[in-house]
Amino acid sequence: MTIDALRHSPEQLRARIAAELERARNRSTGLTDAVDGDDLVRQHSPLMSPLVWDYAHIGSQEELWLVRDVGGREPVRPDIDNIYDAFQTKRADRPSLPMLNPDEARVYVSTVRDKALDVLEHTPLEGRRLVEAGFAFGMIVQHEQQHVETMLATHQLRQGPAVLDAPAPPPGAPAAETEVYVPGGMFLMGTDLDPWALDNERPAHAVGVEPYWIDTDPVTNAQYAQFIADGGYADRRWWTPEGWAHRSNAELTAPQFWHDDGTRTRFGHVEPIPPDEPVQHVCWYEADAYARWAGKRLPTEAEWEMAARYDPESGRSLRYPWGDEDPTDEHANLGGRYLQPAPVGAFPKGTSPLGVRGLVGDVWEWTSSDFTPYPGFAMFPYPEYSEVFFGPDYKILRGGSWAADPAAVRATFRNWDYPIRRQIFSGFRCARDV
Ligand code: AVJ
Ligand code: FE
Repeated sequence: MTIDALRHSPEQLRARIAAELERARNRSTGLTDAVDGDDLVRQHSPLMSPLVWDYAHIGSQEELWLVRDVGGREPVRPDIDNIYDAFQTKRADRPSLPMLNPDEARVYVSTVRDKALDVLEHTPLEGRRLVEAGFAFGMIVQHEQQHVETMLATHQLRQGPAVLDAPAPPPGAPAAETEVYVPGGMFLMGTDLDPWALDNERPAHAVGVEPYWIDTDPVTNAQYAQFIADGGYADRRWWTPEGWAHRSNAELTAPQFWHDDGTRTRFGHVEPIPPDEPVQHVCWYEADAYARWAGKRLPTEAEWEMAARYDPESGRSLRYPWGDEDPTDEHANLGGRYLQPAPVGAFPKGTSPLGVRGLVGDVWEWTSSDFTPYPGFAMFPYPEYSEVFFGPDYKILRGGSWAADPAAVRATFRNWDYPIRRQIFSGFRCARDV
């Protein structure tokens, strides 16, 4: 949601927001109800919070922004603010916090939700930037959906019998050409128009891009397996010094969750690695090394966005590769409906005007770019969303994974993480100079 929000009547906008809040809650509740209380409070990896922490943190952010700030209502649980402040306790240390237990967390998030819906009903969605076009509600919807994706990463790291299941994704189709030529030039990067776009996606600004080639599809498991078979992990030539050091210390030999016998573990199921699916669970260093082995490089963030949005016919930048309409099930693999990437070419309707496929959904795509503010960036509404992370420590990922929700992905959306991280649903595509 989206530009359309501006054309809605206040009643339609409120109904849309309520539906988005409910959709997010169905997903987060589904992921917590899937396991027992012991699994909810346990730490499945030092990289992740206990699932019940994410769940109550979702409620806490909703209380802070919607109940207290937008609604001006009395705090629900001021005593637990510190516990659910992500900046006060690192993920690794969260199990020792005096967290709400699962039953208390469920009561808390639903109490907050009832109040947030009451605030939604009684607040004019205009007159104050925070609520204009429902922004604060959209921010909270996106926040919950982002934590749903984080909780899916926790589920993937969890040991024990499988508890999540999904249908198989639709079949793929090979691309006529494996690379697309982009003539470069000026294009409009970022957005001023998307009412729910976050601060780091703003403002829209013209960027000049040199001509380049970009892969039609993300790198697949079969392609990545060739890099492994060719000794890519043992050949220092393909790695930066930092990448080689990390590869050595972490003893990387394959994407996370792969086994030597051609199988992988996915949400507790051991299964053959599908050859035509985009590779996932690779870190930036692995993506960068693969690209060098292939005689290519990772795209810059601007190259990725131009490939995803630029319409050479109109000269405009679209909201999504397929146009300005919100994603449907036919455009992209989003929202966790298959619990895995789809084979490349499975969503022909998602192709960009330049002919690049699979840009939105399936896997987050690493780019070569650091997370830096756009020219004219203005923090809004709080510095801990983006501003405190700007700098060379984080690499940008684009496009959203199969786990990302349509509400939390756009062609302008920017994600970031450390270059060593790979428990996220991360893959990549390659580019090269002309
Ligand atoms: C934008 C995915 C990097 O999960 O750290 C969640 C989103 N910010 N709660 C993250 C976020 C605050 C953020 N990422
Ligand atoms: Fe958060």
